[in-house]
Amino acid sequence: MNTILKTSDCMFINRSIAIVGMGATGLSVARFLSSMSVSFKIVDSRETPPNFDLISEEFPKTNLFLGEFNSETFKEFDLVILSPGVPLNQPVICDLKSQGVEIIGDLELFLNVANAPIVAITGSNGKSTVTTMVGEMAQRSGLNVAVGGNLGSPMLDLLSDDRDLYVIELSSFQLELIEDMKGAIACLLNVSADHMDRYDNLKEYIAAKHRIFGGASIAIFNRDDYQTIPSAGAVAKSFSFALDTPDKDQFGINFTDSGKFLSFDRNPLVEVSSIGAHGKHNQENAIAALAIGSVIGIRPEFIASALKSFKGLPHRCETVTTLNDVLFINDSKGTNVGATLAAIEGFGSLGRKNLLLLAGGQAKGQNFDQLKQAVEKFVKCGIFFGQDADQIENILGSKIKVYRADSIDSAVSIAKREAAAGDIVLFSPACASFDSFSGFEERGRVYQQAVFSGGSMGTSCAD
Ligand code: UMA
Ligand code: ADP
Repeated sequence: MNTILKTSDCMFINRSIAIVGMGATGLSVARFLSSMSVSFKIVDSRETPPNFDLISEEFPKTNLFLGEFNSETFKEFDLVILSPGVPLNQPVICDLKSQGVEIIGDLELFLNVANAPIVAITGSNGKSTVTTMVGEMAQRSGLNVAVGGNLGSPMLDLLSDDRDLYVIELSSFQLELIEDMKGAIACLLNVSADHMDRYDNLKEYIAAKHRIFGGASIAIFNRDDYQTIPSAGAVAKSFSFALDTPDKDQFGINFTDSGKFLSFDRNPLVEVSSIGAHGKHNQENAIAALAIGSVIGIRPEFIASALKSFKGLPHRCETVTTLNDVLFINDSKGTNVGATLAAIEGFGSLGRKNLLLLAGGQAKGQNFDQLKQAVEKFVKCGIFFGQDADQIENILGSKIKVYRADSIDSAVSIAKREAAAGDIVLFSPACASFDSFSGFEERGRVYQQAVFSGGSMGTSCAD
């Protein structure tokens, strides 16, 4: 990293700084500060945090405060840099706020230092997909683009003076502390309930998402989802996208004599049938990415070729295999009701209940009511597992036949036994994975292995 400091250099003078959290973000902040010879201390509420060895080796002279947070530890600090996983409503953090201690996240530092245009993308679902699509478009057009944030590399790790563009995925957690997006181009894809174990109510979660528009230069929102519309006067210029016919200055879908096209205004740009990632939700993601790409000036041919070649990210409605004419789908990244609803509606077949839904894990305070209608319409049976399987069964049990499984392996065995030719086994948990796995990737891998190894296909043909 060879950063040109702007406002942030004076931000650190004579400050006593704490980095809170020793995960990926904390490590990136520590490296960022030490690259400028700024000293800091590190606080983590775990006795044995994840990067302990790495941090001790890389920053041997840095003081570490480990174990449950207490006010005494924080007394000496006047600048606290919080990792996104640290909830702001913890008493110690609330006390700091009331004492006027400055609390920021890595996003604040990044926005202060990055010296190339920034595209910032948030939403409940589709963030990683759209961020990747836009990154591919920029790369094809020859830009030196860095892609990261909540997706993959922490944003401070991406900094370099020779960048032409940053494309950053932002979670609601990363947005909670931000007031000014410093002219970034900001996109809010969609809003459905998520992380309800962190927020008191949906309104609070939506408010965190809308922080992406504060100080942005251009807002891009989903006109089909009123919860994404920036409030009046929030941003000087805005564009909307959706899958309907676009009006003037809108992105959408046009029907022409030669087919169905993602379009701006009445100008057809990309044929819908050429989009490499499948499903209606990926058409939505493609039109959002096209809107962003167009706004930042990427030429249509690069937009089209990127959307054509991008086939979707792993663990998102990914095809695993077909066994005895039964299709197995891995949607382990379906960690909330909105994502699972999109998967059920995307794979459901009208007139026939063809889906076996494998769901469960940590419910994060969600309400599964929203799945009822789609489940009744498309799902043949539910196979539920994990910490909050009861909650899912209580809501969906009256609509479909339910099986309970004590592991992913046994859930797959039940699915293999119950599936008939033409069915789809949809692993879309609608829950977080942390009750049993390190994350959605590990959970997805376990599912894939179970499909190939566990249990044999049954002979069920009955609906
Ligand atoms: N910690 C505390 N006290 C707390 C909570 C956490 O000390 O109350 C400590 C933990 O002990 C640990 C560290 O904080 O040492 C972990 O920090 P973190 O939870 O912020 O995680 P990072 O490793 O820094 O990863 C974060 C994002 N994680 C979260 O927001 C929970 C990663 O997104 C992101 O990729 C990474 O920064 C780089 O930007 C992950 C995620 O699950 C993929 N995001 C959520 C989502 O997508 O739904 C929001
Ligand atoms: P995020 O980064 O917001 O979690 P991903 O692109 O990783 O989004 O996709 C997460 C989950 O959401 C996957 O199950 C995927 O199939 C689903 N998904 C992706 N795009 C959308 C969308 N536009 N609407 C609803 N669900 C979506």
